[in-house]
Amino acid sequence: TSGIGADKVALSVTASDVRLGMQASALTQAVLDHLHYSVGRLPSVASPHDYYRALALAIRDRMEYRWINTTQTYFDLNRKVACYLSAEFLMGPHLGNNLVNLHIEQEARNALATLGHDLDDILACEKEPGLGNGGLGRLAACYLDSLATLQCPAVGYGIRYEFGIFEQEIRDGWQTEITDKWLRRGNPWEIAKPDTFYYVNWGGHTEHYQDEVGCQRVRWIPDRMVKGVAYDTPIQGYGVNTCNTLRLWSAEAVESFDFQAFNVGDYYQAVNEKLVSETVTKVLYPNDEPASGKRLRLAQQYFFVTCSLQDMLHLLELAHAPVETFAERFAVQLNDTHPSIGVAELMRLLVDERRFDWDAAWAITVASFGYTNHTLLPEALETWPLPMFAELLPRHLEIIYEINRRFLDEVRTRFPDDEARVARMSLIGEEGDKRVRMAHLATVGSHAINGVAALHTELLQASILKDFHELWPERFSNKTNGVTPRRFLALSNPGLRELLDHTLGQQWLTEPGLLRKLDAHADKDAFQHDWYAIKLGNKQRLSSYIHAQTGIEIDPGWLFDIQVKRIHEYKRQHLNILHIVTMYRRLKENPALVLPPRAFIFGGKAAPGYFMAKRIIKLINAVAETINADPDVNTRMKVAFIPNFNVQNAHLIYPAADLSEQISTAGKEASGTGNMKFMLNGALTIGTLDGANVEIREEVGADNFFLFGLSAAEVESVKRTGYRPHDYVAGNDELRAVLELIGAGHFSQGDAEVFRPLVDNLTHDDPFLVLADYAAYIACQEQVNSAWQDVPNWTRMSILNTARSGKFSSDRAITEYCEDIWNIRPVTVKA
Ligand code: GP0
Repeated sequence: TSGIGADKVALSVTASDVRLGMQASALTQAVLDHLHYSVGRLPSVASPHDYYRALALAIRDRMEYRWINTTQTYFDLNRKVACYLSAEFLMGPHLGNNLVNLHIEQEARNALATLGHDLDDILACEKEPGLGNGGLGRLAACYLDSLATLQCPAVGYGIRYEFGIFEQEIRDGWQTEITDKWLRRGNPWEIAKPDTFYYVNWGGHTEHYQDEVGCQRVRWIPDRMVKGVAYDTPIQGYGVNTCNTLRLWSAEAVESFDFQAFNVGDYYQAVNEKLVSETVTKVLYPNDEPASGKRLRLAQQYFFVTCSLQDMLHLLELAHAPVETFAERFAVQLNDTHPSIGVAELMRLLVDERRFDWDAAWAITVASFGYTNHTLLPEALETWPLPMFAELLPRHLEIIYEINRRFLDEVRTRFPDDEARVARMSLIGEEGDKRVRMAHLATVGSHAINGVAALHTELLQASILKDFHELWPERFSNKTNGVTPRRFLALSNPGLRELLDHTLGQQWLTEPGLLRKLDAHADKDAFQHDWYAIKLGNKQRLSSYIHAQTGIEIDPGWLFDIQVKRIHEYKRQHLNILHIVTMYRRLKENPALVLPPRAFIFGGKAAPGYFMAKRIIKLINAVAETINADPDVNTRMKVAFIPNFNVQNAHLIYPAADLSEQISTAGKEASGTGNMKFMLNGALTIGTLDGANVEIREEVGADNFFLFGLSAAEVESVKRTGYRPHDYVAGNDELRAVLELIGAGHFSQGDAEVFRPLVDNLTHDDPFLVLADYAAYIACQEQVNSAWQDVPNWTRMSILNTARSGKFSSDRAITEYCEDIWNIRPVTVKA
């Protein structure tokens, strides 16, 4: 084989080693062996899914010794490990990614061809582990890829949900949710570790007692217990031997001896106990951004966090390292507040169980934890009602009170006579019902707090964590998000990858700064020609997928205008729809209008209980149905909603985009990461100055970015001075007509009820300033239309977007975390 990856990765495997060889012949044999020994099928009757399993197992074999070796290397060298605690890991399909990172796609393709199968058909058999909602969970997955590629010691810790994010089906234009049975046909990527488990307690009460040396201590007498069992998945770095671990915890009933004895004759109660225990990791909460406030959710959080922290303590023990060195061995990162109970839990493990004194334990805790904030939206900030918290985790509540008492003393010393500040900063919120404020717990318990884009970090420091920033400015920093170019370019856009390899050499995949060299090619005819052809091919591929999924036919030559992300009012899919309906009206009124043809493509899930978001999906589909069926307009515009947006179909979507819609209300989208995936694949952005859009525009240059709308500061001032959306309706005939058309049922067979709540909300309330930005958005879309008509210049801008996307590699982001927060250095894992 050729290529950097193959040379590096395959170092110790000899050409004749059939069991682990990377050549096509060895892979062919390995697939046949697994078909026989693991799947139990004759090749002649095996289904594509059987081949998928056999190939997956053959590839896993090829990672296995790198994986064991990586763990052993970290252990032997006593290296500090980054422990990324996240309630979500949206990994996407593993097989294709592992082939890319091992640099053996061609070999696997050839091996399958020998067996009469096409690799792409086999890849399509994988049911992706949808263990996340959206941006936050996918970010965690990109970070694991970068950590392994950068050869950094790291473990991802999370929850092995039996049901991941629901599958979305569209029925009569409405979203319906289907349970995600991703484990139904097994999961070849995980290895269960039934002997790696920890006990997790709930409920009960606490007792204060004096220990043998006369110290006041506390013991927690819980009244329920479950077991958390480890399931490990290998995370292969690109072109290196490093293969890190994603360790997910699954809840099981405790089969205690006593339990058996006490339940003689009560078999049904025993079985019920088991069912109840196992519900802890049953299902992922499908809310993106709004916090769910459910007891089971808190139970999930505590469950995976205590298992992970106990695992770290256990590893210290195995290394004969004193617990005092915890913070030198582990950098524990909190991916949002979901794992923030870890601050109280580490204190409990150290103070109650290891008998540390409070101050020593607190020093270790703060030195270990870092906290990443992902949102400023008030409805997304986690708080737990005190009674619920006390019932589930009584000891942790006491610990939080003690952390709070000491912390507020510090605040009072620094800011005397400022009780208002003390109330604002308290870990316990007292407005209305008393609640534990998890963002405050995470902040107080961490030595480093970061936002996920420059603007977001500024706003974080000026708004929800302002008081904390005043107290500890040195703890705050920005870490702009990033995405992995391995999955989001090499794997999903093979045409572009080949052109880049050919133009730049393969190093761009790990040194994305090299993409800048494309600048020099952006004006060349031949290069533009190749670029355009690749994009067209990607659009053909997406067009076939859309046709197969929805029956809608889209001409690949049209402008592909795409908005894919969770459906949320702040992301303003409805602003996009208002533009579509505006164009529809203009075409109906003036058939001679010159308008370059466009496909408006959407995708995204709505939280099942989010009334407005579900109605927005219905509206998109209703508008699509009307427009796609209307010969007056359907030669110049079409609308499609791709059902069940997930990582797998994202592979087809980003590479096919001409225009990326990033149109959230300024100040509301913390960063966005879809915006980066589009840019990397050469889409131009139409967007507001929000989240990472600001930095995207800085990198690509204002001339290559379609900017519109109010700034974050303007949004705030409009709200302060009293926003009256109705004024915008009254002052804009076209907007009024568009809203009336929707409200009157033009897109709903005359049903004037369905979209009434949406239209009323916009005209009376409009919390996300859709109407305030409408005119600017329409005007900006007109600029898009003219720019699109100049094909060479559009292609040039497309090239420049890819060329200048290097900053948004998750490798850059992870390097910053390692250097500024974790103090973690790379380790070479030998073959
Ligand atoms: C933020 F608070 N995000 C949350 C949450 O609960 N879920 C979630 O996905 C997202 C942000 O909305 C983001 O702006 C950001 O880029 C991402 O977290 C990762 O930081 C959308 O992509």
